[in-house]
Parts: sequence; structure tokens; C-alpha cells
Amino acid sequence: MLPDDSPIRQGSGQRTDARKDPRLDWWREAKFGMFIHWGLYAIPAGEWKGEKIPGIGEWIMLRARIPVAEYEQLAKQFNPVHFNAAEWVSVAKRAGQKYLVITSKHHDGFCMFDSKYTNYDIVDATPFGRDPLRELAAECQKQGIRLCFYYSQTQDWHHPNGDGNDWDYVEETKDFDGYIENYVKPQVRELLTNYGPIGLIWFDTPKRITEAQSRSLVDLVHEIQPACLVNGRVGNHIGDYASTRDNVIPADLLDLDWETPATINHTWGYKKDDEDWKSPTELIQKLVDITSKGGNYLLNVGPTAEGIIPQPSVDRLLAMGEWLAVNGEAVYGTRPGPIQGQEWCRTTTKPGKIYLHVFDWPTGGQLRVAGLGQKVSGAYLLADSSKTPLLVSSTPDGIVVAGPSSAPDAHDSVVVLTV
Ligand code: H79
Repeated sequence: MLPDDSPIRQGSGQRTDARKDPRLDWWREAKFGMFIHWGLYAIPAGEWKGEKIPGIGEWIMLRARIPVAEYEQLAKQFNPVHFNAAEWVSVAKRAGQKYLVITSKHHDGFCMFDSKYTNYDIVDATPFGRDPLRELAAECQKQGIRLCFYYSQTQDWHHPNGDGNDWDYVEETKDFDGYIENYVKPQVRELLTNYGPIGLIWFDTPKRITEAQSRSLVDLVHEIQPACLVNGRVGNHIGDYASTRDNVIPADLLDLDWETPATINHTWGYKKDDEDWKSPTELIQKLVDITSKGGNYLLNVGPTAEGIIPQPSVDRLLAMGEWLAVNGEAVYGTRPGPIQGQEWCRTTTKPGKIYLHVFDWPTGGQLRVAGLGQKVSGAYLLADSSKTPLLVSSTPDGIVVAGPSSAPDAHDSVVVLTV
């Protein structure tokens, strides 16, 4: 068992032999993905019958104990006419995100894809009548982004045998195994059969799922698409990689494959009054912090019921993309660097290079670096395309790199140390 304060969620670890699995190579290289929480909850957007419902937007059905028969009515109003797959994928692309994970079915049970196994889906139950996952699949192919699906395997507040809804149904009498066998598995099969190659399936909140049930889901995914990854929240420590708790970045580097799922504001599904957005600097530094500890950053957007990604999210993602366009070499495909646990900097590394990410640029620009453990042969600013050498001198405890007197980048100035 993991300790209660572990950054990795209970049950969300990975198999012990996963670390060397080449199926994860693309994902290890990618570092940065787009999470999309989109569903019927974007209509109430945090408010039910004139009352503000606290907590994350996509949990409104549970938090307000909305009966299935009432919540279902939202489908008749769901008509996201501004949805444009090309635009969404282009935002991810311009942000420097390499994969996109979208909710195919969240805890509310509404299916955002055309499923044979229910009419409670976007094609059958809404005036919109289109399958956004199909459109995203085509665009992801075109723009070179890996398409991945979130699927809530345990909680389903709409299905009579799914977990979590105790206001319409009685938990104790549910046939949960029947729900997994006759509903979850056929739907996972649809997701892996109808949309081309899928990078990974992102399961969530394992709760009551048994090891045998988790195992059978992983086996099913790998049987249909052997290369498709499964995240740790499938439950029972058998995923291909570990997920931390939501929005949690571990204090130290972790020697396993892991990912932090995170929000830009405080909700996953769109909420009209959540306007507390993290700044571009915070987001860039979180991406670098995570990368320097060996993880991936899966950063969420919650589009509106009209199909629009909120502009504050787009602005921040594009700012990240601008920084990555210059500094991506120090992020993509890197491993944690030798210096850990410092406030002012982070380090990442590739063969022959250590990337010193400076968050707090010292006045005067003298960068005192200790603990590299390797001989430095030169230094330059990653943003400097002519690679003008910076003066490096040795001191008893390390080196001093003479950088410009003020920070060359407002978010994170990257100095390349050749070793
Ligand atoms: O999909 C997103 C969340 O909906 C989901 N995981 C991310 C990726 C998630 N499922 N469970 N949790 C997160 C934990 C949530 C707990 C809370 Fe609550 C929901 C706190 C407040 C609302 C449960 C219900 C505890 C209080 C009410």
C-alpha cells in the first residue's frame, strides 16, 4: 500500500516492469498533453435551479443529487454549434501539447460518442447529432496529435448498475460486474475499434473495481490495440503508468512513469464563475518542475456547452506554446537532471547536455551552480540561436556561469551546459 500522503493516488500505480516498456516511448518523449472535460455538465456550468453548486463542475449531478430523469433532459439542449475539431486540435498543437485526452464518458454517464449500447449519447440524444470524437480523430491524424480517451469505468451515475448514484438507485443491489461485462467492456471495444489508433485510455476513480475487473479491462485494451497505454487509475496497480492525485506535483523526482493531471483554473468541466486562472509563468514552471522530476503534465480545458474553449485557457496555452517553441529542446524527450530540490532552478538532461532552468534569475546574472557531478565544457542560452558562449569559471563547490545581468526570459531562462 502507498502511504496516505503519497503523491500517487491510491490504486493508481503502475506495473513494476513498465519502466522499460518501449510502448511508452512516445509518451515519455511527449511530456505535455491536453485534457478535455466536455459533457452535459457544461450546460448548468456550476449552477442548478438558480443555486451555485460548490466543487468541480462535472460533479454537479452528484453534488446537487439531480435525479437521472431530470439530468437526462440536458441532452435535449446540448447543441454545441461552435464546436470545431480543427480549432481544438490546433490549440493543442500550438501549445506544444503532443497528445489529447477527451472525456468519452464521465461519471455522469453521458456518452460523447456514438455508442450502440445506449441511446444516452451525443448522436442519439442531442439536437447536435454529430460525433465529436470522430471529428477529433480525423483532425488529430491530420495535425499529428495522439488521440486518447478518458472513460469513467467505475462511476456511472446514469447506469442503474454503475457506481456512485445512491439517490436514484440502491448501491447494495447493483450488478456492478454485469455493468463492467455488458456495458463498460463493449463500449471500450467501440472506442478502440471506431476511431483509429488510440494513444491511451485514461480510466478514473477505481473505487470498488476488483483486481480481476481492472485486469480484464487492461487485457481487453491490449488485445484490441496492443500499443494503447492504460493509465494507473484503471485500479489495482496494473496500469502502464502512474497518475498522481489531481493537481498534485510530487516534491521529489519519482523513478517511475507518472503524470500529473491538472486544471488551469479550479474545475475540469466548464463552470461559468471559475475565473481564477493560473498565470502563464506558473503553468510553464509547473511543466518544467514536473519534467525535471520525470513526469508528464496533462493540462485540462473545459469547453463551454457551445463548444468553445474558454479564451483565458487558450491565451495561457498559446503562451506556453511560445515558450516551448524556443525552449522545447529542454523539455521534450529529456530526463530529470542532476540538480534536484532547489527553489531557484530545475534541471533536465539529454546525452551531453544539462539544461539549467532558471526560475529566479540572480541580480547581476552570476549563476552559481553546485552538484552537477560532471565537468562542464561550455554554456549558452538556449534562446540564443547563435549559441554565444557564456563564461564558465570553477569554484571550490562548482561553477559560476556569467549570464546576462537580467533574466532573458520572464518565465524560465534556460542555460545549456555541455558536459
Ligand atoms: O475527471 C476529473 C474529476 O472529475 C475526477 N478526476 C479528474 C481527472 C475526480 N473524480 N473524483 N475526484 C476527482 C475526487 C473528487 C472529489 C470531490 Fe467531491 C468532488 C470533491 C468535491 C467534489 C466527493 C464529492 C467529495 C465531495 C463531493
